[in-house]
Amino acid sequence: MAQHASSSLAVPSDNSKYVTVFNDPVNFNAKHPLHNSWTLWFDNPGKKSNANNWEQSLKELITFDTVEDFWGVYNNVMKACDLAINSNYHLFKQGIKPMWEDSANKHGGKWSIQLPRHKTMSEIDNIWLYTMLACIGEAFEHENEVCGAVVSVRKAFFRIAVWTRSSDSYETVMSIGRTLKRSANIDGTLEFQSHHDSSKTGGKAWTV
Ligand code: MGP
Repeated sequence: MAQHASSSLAVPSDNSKYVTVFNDPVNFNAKHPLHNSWTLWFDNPGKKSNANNWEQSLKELITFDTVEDFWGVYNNVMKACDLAINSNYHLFKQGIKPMWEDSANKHGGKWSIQLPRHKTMSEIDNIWLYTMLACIGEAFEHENEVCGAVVSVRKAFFRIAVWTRSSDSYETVMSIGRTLKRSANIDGTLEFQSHHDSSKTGGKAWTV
């Protein structure tokens, strides 16, 4: 599915006249490349899961690197709010595994918010959609610092998170939090914790 292009459009290799989605929404043959390739992962670890075997439940679904392929994926996978309890979607830059242990994540942390289930399902789906769009559309001033985003379906709430590469610069981390809050139209409080602190109780947390 992934195509690579250095110009502003991913055009067909045979040099035939290219048609964008704006000219013909069905028969377009040229796509708008994203700055990065992104991989969608899914998991639903069972009750017996723990930090030692959790990785086994991760499933890599698909990688895309154009706007059109993002929408193709989004429109053809189950909506986050329809997933079974304990499921997670992880959308990460290609090459970064959605785990604390990955070298890109291990010094980082996550901005997250828990959305109670009494919010409407479409509100939750929209926050997740706008979170993904902020990531793939490089809405963040420190775009390089963003590793990926996660939506978690839990019994009492949904949690949406953006994972960062580092967690030591207050200004950088806060800038990502503020942009996420604005881009995804989140009206509650987002909380940041380093992955290191998440693994134990009582670590410091920043909020926005
Ligand atoms: P979670 O899904 O981040 O939180 O991690 P949840 O489900 O809200 O529950 P809580 O325990 O934080 O209240 C759930 C569990 O999955 C963790 O306790 C780990 O056992 C495992 N796990 C989750 N993640 C993201 C990782 C990871 O990156 N690496 C490893 N080794 N285990 C993980």
